[in-house]
Amino acid sequence: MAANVKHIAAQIPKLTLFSKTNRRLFVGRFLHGAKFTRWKCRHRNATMSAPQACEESTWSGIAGPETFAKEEKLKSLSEKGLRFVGDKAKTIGQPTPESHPHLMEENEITPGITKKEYRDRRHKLLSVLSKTHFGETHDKHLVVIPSNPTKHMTIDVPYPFRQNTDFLYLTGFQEPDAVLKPWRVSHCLHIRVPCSFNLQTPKGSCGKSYSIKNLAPVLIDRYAGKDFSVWYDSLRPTHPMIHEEISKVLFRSEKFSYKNLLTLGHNVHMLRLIKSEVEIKLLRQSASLTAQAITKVMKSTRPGLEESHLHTILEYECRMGGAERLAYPPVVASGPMANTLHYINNTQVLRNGELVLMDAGSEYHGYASDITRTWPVSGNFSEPQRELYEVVLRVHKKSLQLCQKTVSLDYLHHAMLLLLGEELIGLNMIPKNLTESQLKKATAEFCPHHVGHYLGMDTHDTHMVSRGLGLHPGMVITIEPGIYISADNTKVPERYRGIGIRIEDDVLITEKEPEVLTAECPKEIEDIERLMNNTEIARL
Ligand SMILES: [Mn+2]
Repeated sequence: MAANVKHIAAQIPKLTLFSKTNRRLFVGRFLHGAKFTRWKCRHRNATMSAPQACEESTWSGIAGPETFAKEEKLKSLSEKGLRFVGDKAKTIGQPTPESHPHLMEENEITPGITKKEYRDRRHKLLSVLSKTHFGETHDKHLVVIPSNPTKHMTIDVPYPFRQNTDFLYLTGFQEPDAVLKPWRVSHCLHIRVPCSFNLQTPKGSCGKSYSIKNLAPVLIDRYAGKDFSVWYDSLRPTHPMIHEEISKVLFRSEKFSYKNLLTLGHNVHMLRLIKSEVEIKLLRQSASLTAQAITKVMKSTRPGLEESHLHTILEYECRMGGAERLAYPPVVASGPMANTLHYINNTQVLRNGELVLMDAGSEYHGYASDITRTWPVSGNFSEPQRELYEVVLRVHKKSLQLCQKTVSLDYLHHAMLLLLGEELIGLNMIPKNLTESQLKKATAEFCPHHVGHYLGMDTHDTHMVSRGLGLHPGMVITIEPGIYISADNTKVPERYRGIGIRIEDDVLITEKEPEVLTAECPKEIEDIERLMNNTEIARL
């Protein structure tokens, strides 16, 4: 066994064998000139109690013969110049470059995003807040941003944890029950103890970390007087217990005045609205992953499957491609189910002759995608389906061309309704000679939702930002026109009844032409039919 470890150690640059017992062998890498100390450990989880002397070092317990079977993996990582896999994730609570070298580069707090970017975001927020008094600089601020709590579906069964997006945007910290208090140049994080971080945060994710138990005294200490602005979203608290603590300590303090309480959310959303280069890269990857997944779902579609099977194939493909989760419960709506917006039961059987509408997106390293495609269960569009699909596709493509800087989402919606209205007049579904507002109203009965929304870390991103704002390079939006005709709508020709179609792409606004991030997902009729009828492509 020892020989095996020596062999592994030899594969990995700068790896030092530093201690062993009969049952466990420890392998570590020498960093920052720190000295390894010899020590023993009986349990796998004993890594949690690593002595301080080892903190600066990357180290890991290698346990049992099953670990040696991973030699090949270690070898391939070492060939990439990466460090090693180990138990570090258990001590830090979320992936780090040391524990997950296959995901992260050095200096990253979350995959793709460096500690500098997180620090810059916090500095930017503070500088925005200091200038919100009508241009006058004001530098007495107390900013409080809680994480999400853990939520339970039933006793002892937690829902998978998903961090509060604003908190995640500013810290990269993935644990529940924490509070960020950015304050002048220093930023500190209060986290629960005991927690899997054991008072360690990803290095550089913030200035200092304290036990959440110290929140109250520090709040009182920092809130020096009535001229302080307190930035805290008290009307929609994200964490009930932390909210109670803040209410008890701060709002009941004699020094506190409600007139100084200001809403923070909009300011963070304005920062999140314009994506940085690395955020755009992650959004491109998320979009591409979902585009490929939906293409595979199309290929796998056949009559007799259930909607939930398509959901399952999509989720499998997204997660195998590296997504942590789906960004939202997908809509898989066959036939007339497509006319129920946000239908997520996904329990119907796919029938020959029907269309199926899928609205789905992955969440990839914190960034969402959001695609809708509609295709025939049989692989071939019927004539009425083809007519309506071509209408939606034409309106979709014309709307994409309008995605230029300075126009707003609301303007794009207005333009989409007029374009769709003209098409519906052509199909004799609405009368001619309507005024512009009558035309929009009549069209909205067939497309009752907005043409799009902002996209980013959340699917409906930065919801506190108006859709009336002019678009700017670095914003990402969706374009998703649709037509929905209920089965009992006797005002339209019978052949169109019961059909629901939506086509949605994700679009990056640039200085010039918009970039369609989801372009690789087929949407032309002939591409969809060719893909679905290609017998050389094995179906599931
Ligand atoms: Mn959408």
